Amino acid sequence: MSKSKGGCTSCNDITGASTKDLLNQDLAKQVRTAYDRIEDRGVSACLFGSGGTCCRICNMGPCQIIDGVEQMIGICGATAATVVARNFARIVAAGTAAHTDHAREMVMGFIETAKGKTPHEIKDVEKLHAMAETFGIEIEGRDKNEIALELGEKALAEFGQQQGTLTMLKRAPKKQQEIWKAKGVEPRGIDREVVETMHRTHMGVDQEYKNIMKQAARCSLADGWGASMLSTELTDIMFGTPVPRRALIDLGVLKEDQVNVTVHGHEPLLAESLCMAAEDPEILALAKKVGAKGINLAGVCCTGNEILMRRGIPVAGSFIQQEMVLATGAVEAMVVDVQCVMQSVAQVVKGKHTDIITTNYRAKMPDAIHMQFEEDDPLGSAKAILTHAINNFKKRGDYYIPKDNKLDVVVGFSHETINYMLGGRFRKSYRPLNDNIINGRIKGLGALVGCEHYKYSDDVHFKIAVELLKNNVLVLATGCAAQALGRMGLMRPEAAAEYCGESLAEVCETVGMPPVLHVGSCVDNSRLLIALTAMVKEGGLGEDISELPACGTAPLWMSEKAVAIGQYFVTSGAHVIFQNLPVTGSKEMNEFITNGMKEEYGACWDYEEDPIKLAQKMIKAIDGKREALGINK
Ligand code: XCC
Ligand code: SF4
Repeated sequence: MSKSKGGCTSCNDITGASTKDLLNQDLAKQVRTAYDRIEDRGVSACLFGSGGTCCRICNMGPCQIIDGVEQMIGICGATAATVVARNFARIVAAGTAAHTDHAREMVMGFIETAKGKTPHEIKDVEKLHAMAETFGIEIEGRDKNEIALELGEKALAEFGQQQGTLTMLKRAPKKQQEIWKAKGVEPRGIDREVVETMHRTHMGVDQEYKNIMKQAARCSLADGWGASMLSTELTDIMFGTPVPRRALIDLGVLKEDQVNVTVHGHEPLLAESLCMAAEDPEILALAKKVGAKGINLAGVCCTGNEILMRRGIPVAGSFIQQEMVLATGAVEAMVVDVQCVMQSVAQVVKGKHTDIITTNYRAKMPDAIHMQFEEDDPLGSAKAILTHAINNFKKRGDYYIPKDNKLDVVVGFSHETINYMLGGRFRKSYRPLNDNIINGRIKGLGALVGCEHYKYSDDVHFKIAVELLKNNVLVLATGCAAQALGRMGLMRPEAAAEYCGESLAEVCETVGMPPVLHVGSCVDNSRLLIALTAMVKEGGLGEDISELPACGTAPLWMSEKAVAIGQYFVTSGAHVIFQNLPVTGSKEMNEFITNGMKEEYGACWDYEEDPIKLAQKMIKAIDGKREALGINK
């Protein structure tokens, strides 16, 4: 895209109205965004990298491998299958590590909360008790903080555990557990699986692609049923399990007359503290003093999802909008912690009054300000950050807020909520959902998760979702995919009548829910594991996840975390389709991922570039499951 050629509209990949509107303003034309950088690079992506056959794990290389060409194997003799499997496993390990480090922070914050050392409290006692039961913790006659402390310590031990198996694996359907046991992929400890994956993919260790993929499976389970699930559950206990609420999404949520502070990253400990501090009378008085009517907190990426789900705080933008949020010139500070923060954000704000504030010692950035988030004084840190932002308010120069671009959404569909809404208030069971699937009113479930990026058009999620809804597939969404769907209007209850097939529309209208359910952030994909398990346990739809009429996709995956998520879904029996995967450079690996894994775990990966065809593949997979269950009338 070249803005000199008349603004962003020359890039036909942008369909988002707010982004288009903003990039066509004079003040945004000086800003260089990822759209520009893609255009300016002038070189296409490396074919070896795209196919997974570039190996640079030792200094005899880097070696580019061509499958089937003898002179083009690695200097060490590594074949295409080995190199592709190693690279794939390393992606899974990196994604798992990201979720793990996030989860560890949450568990540590949880322990401090149980000790009464944070401004937070144990909110969801019912969930606390359920988790205590899973971990074999006595609840009778004990104070909630005492139970929470024991739970926190046991959860923390799961990270460093060296032997045995992770506790929450036993929440999975029996048959799934048996498969994992038989295949030898039960994770022993969360950190151990990441370390072992890195070791086994070091030069000259594991050189049998199926064996490497077995470890990739084990590592991913340590993410889904370990790190991510711990994070979701303990965060819910501490900050409240999401319930349905109305909120707003898109750039238009920024406010002219308030101090705009956007929270970008992943760990809700900081964001929750900022939410509390933003209501503090002292902070509000400071804001008034500089002429602002208040503090407008708005989320970006998954931190945005966390506070949107639990507090109804608006989301200003998703991953691909992080630069746009700043290009408005209306943001006093963007507070970031870890993951998915583009280094370019610090450049976008050059010449503007906006500060990028890094807050985690793990993640610093040139040209940003660092204000460490002190875990033993979260409120103090949050107030210091907000005070800094308030002081910027008067310096705000030219700005443009695409005011008309904000969409109503109904969010907050934790698996408990889905249970409650589709299962009936008193029964608290998934039976009515299962019944609706069995009688065909709902064809099945489609999970639309993961990131966004700039290589494809930004309406890919929308196109897939609409195709699914038309065919009566209920859509569950997380991550930036959820935000994209919200922005396009699919999280309004009224969207059911506009986009769904007749029978799905009827179900949504009866319940009063939107046809796309926002389930949360990326760690909250673990909610989907629990929901799928609950459906299996309810009966009528087979004995394990692989029999359910459900299919997942993270079409615009960008982050390594998305591959870890996809891998744990496949290893848990759910069919997963991406737009592409870096495995095409090896015939054997390609075959194994898209077919062979099915024999091992009951599900496999697939990929498809075209969004409509991708959706149709999902529908076909769901129909296949219905056929096998004998319910495809
Ligand atoms: Fe990052 Fe989580 Fe992907 Fe969005 S969806 S781009 S991982 S923020 Ni999680
Ligand atoms: Fe090349 Fe083998 Fe070293 Fe990889 S491990 S860079 S294939 S020599």
